[in-house]
Amino acid sequence: MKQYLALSEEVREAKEQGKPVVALESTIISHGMPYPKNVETARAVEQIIRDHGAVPATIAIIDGQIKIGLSDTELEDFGQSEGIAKVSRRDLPYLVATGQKGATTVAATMICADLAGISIFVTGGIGGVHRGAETSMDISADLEELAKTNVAVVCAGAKSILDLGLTMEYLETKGVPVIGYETDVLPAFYTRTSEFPVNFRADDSETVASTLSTKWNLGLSGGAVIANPIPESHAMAETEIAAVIDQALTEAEANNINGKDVTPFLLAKVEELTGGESLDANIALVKHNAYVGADIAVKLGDKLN
Ligand code: PSU
Ligand code: MN
Repeated sequence: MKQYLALSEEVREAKEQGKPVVALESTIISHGMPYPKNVETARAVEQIIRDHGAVPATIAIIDGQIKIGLSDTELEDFGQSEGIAKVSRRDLPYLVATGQKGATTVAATMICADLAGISIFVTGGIGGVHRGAETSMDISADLEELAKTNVAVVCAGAKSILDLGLTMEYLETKGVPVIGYETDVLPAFYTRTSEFPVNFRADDSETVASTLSTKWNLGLSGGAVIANPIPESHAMAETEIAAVIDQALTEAEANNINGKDVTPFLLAKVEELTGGESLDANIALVKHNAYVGADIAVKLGDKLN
């Protein structure tokens, strides 16, 4: 397995010294935000993680290797290149075997983080059960990954392009705890609230870290969702975002978008329809997640046995 992994110098040193490492995904860079804000944000997020006592490891597939930690040039390349493949669990072996570039989703980043011994992963939002999944069967592989891989995902909940109620049900079936960070309800990415309660509330990173270490030390495999609401200052109006999402969903249907293209299509539409506002919100929430995730990684420290 080790022949496929390439750790950056910074990550290798951190692992050797037992320092906390936080994983970051690359789909958010290549498919989640436009250039150059995607690269600026990726750099800023990495720095926030360093400033809070952990080491960032942005994960991507390059030249037949799983990179755990990207150089500045690689980050820039992922931000600029058009048409980099979006890689989930299904796609990972083919992209590695054929030496192509691949941007890892939440599911694939969890797999790679786990291979590298990293337990905390920061991103914006997770995939979930799509609206209408009872007929389309469109359920993100992110949820299956959360069911089996021991990595906690710090995010701002999930966008209501998804059916948040069914997403919570699916996670419950799979035994994945959803922990609200300073909140009682699932945040909906652009907004701080939704109508769905989280399973547990944590008001500090220590509670999150000890819940995770207890889960894994008990041998309860699988991940956890740490749902951290967008900062109040950047939260968007619920009615505005709901209308935009409805329109994006209508356009996806009219254009017959399906499979792995659904989520990137919806994300791009929402951004187009709200102008810069949703992009600013997206950037603010990822930065906030980076701060919380680094703190949890530090607290997790040597709790795992
Ligand atoms: N949701 C977001 N931003 C994102 C994604 C989802 O708010 O960037 C990306 C993540 O990489 C996630 C993926 O893992 O989309 C889910 O894709 P799908 O629904 O096709 O599983
Ligand atoms: Mn899907």
